[in-house]
Amino acid sequence: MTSLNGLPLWEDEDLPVEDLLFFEVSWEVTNKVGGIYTVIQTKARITADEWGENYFLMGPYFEHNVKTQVEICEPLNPAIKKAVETMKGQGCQVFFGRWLIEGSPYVVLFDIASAAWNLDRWKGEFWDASNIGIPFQDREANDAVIFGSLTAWFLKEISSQIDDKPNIIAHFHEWQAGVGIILTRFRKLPVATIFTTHATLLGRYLCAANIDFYNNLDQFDIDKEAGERQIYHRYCMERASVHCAHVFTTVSQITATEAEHVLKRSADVVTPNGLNIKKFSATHEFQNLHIMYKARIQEFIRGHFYGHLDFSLEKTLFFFIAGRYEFSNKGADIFLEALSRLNFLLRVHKSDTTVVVFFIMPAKTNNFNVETLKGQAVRKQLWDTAQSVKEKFGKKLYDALLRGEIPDLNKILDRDDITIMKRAIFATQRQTLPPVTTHNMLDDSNDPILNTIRRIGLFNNRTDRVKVILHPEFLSSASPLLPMDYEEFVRGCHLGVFPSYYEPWGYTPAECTVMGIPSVTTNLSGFGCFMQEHVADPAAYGIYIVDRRFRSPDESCNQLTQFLYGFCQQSRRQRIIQRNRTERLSDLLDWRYLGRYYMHARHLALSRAFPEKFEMEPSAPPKTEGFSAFMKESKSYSFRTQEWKGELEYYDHTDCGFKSDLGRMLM
Ligand code: U2F
Ligand code: UDP
Ligand code: G6P
Repeated sequence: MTSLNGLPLWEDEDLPVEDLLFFEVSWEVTNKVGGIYTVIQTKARITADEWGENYFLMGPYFEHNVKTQVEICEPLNPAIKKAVETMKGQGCQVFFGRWLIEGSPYVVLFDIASAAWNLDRWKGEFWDASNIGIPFQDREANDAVIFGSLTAWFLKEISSQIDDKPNIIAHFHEWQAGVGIILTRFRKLPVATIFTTHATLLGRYLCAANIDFYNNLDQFDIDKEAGERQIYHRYCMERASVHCAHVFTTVSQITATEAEHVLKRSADVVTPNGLNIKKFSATHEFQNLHIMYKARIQEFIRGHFYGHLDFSLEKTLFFFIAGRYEFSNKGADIFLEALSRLNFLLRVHKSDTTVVVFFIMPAKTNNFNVETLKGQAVRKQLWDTAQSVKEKFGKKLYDALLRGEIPDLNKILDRDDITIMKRAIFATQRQTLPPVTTHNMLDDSNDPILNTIRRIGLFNNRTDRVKVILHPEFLSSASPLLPMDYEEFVRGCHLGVFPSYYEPWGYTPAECTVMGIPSVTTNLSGFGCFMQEHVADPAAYGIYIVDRRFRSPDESCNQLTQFLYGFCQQSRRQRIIQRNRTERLSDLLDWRYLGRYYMHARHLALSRAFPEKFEMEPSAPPKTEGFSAFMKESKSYSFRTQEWKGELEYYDHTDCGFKSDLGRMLM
């Protein structure tokens, strides 16, 4: 049961973890694909604190990941050791070690390729268990069959070596791990099982197709929709996994409601995503980091806009959107539209603020483009010129002072110095505008971001107050262009903008929050709803929640524009205060609190799988009704078909404060 403010009302007793083994299974263990990696990696510390040596993560083996993240070692637990040896003896490569992240949990990694020779047989067994057939050409689904067969086999080996104690809990994430849960239950292994969805397959597909999803949740012919999108078998794997689990959980209320309709089971527990919050001993430290990393971004901007630096970097704000390239699901469409309106507003109000907006969304590219690289080369050349002139200047000045003279400043630079400087300035002339993308895009003419930029005409003209830069690759400190990690980059920016339409949780705004960087989210994202539930005036705390549920796209876009414009009107002092407030929300997102939901799911699973030993059953089932009622009240707009148009209202901050007891407590 969840309390009104989203925290569990129950107080679970501690589990006798010494008599239990806990396995967590996911395709993203040591393998970064998207947000599930973040869930598992950040949660590891609190889970390892609770479970110690009895906690094991299971994932796929990839050589590069292991080389960079895993310390291979021998299992101490005899049952694990024997299971690994048995599987190796039958021709499957299994690796055991410690994942070098906080908590250093044990990992068991299965080499999918080494076991692929079993694929046909395992597909047959999976068919016998579930009547789900997997097409040969779907590589991901085939990998899921191999991975699932291996994890179920491993659990069988473990459970066959122990009689009564310890009991086993296995927690599976997302459909790629689902075959494991289906086979575990089909084979009646004595394992308490949990399955968590981080999105539904159909939800993602339908939303990406611009369908008015939330107003038609109960209308879809699920089988037909899945079939038409050629994901029927994957959908069946997902749905069967959900129904096989002793306990089914999902990451937010909004996804719980979606799952009820799409997967036909109510979530037993909502398990919101947390983060591993690191507190600096000096509370202003994150502000210092902001200024430090902002300077690095400014350096890049100096190069990128060479010859066009007629705006003040001191009055330039950095906005960004980042994540997997799902153009409309992640709200890049509405963001671009809002930027065009913001550009108009800043121009007509003759604002001296410039906004540079980064789109960090990986797409297929053919390396950096020449113009972008040239920009950084020109900047470097100007820097070198300035340094060499400065050195000569400094030496002459020093000599003069030693002689007891004040040098003639008109003569201290000779003709050569002037020539060198003139040539350097000539090099900054350019015939083209600063590029809107840093890379050569493989499918330039069909790229949705570039096409929208072309349509709205945001080409980085001198008169534009909003400049855009698409960086179609995740950031890395090894990049020759913008050598920064994602975290450093976020810290250096002023505002993260994530106006998603489909977002079961949405780690990116949550990550901004804990770094003290304000962000935009929506009331269709798990994170946005969670914040709305806890914080009375989220905007004052740097969480701007765009209403994409009860408003037309045009109205949502106007609201987003107002947020952005309001943000641009803040003074530096206001921004500093706002960052401090934003950072104060981090405790709400700490796994130390949110981990309780996962604990509860484990208790519940044990009580359902082994009722004679684990009696605990919460007094009432966890609720998702609150959100369902909310959905029912909604007016039915044809959200996704309306054109964007309309005027802007001025955005005003009002009172702020926490709604929930937890929130107040954290103040
Ligand atoms: C779902 O998955 P996603 O994979 O879509 O996950 P996100 O929550 O957007 O997380 C993406 C992660 O990728 C990281 C970023 C996140 O940890 O820090 N990342 C990055 O490393 N580099 C980049 O340039 C951009 C992003 C679901 F759709 C989400 O709503 C859920 O939050 C997620 C977890 O439950 O599952
Ligand atoms: N991210 C990253 N490097 C980058 C940009 C983003 O690691 O250069 C991460 C980011 O920190 C976040 C994730 O990508 O954890 C995006 O997660 P989100 O929940 O927003 O979206 P999802 O990809 O799950 O839909
Ligand atoms: C941090 C630093 C301040 C700096 C400010 C700039 O707060 O501690 O010294 O003035 O960042 O903020 P801005 O929002 O203008 O990047």
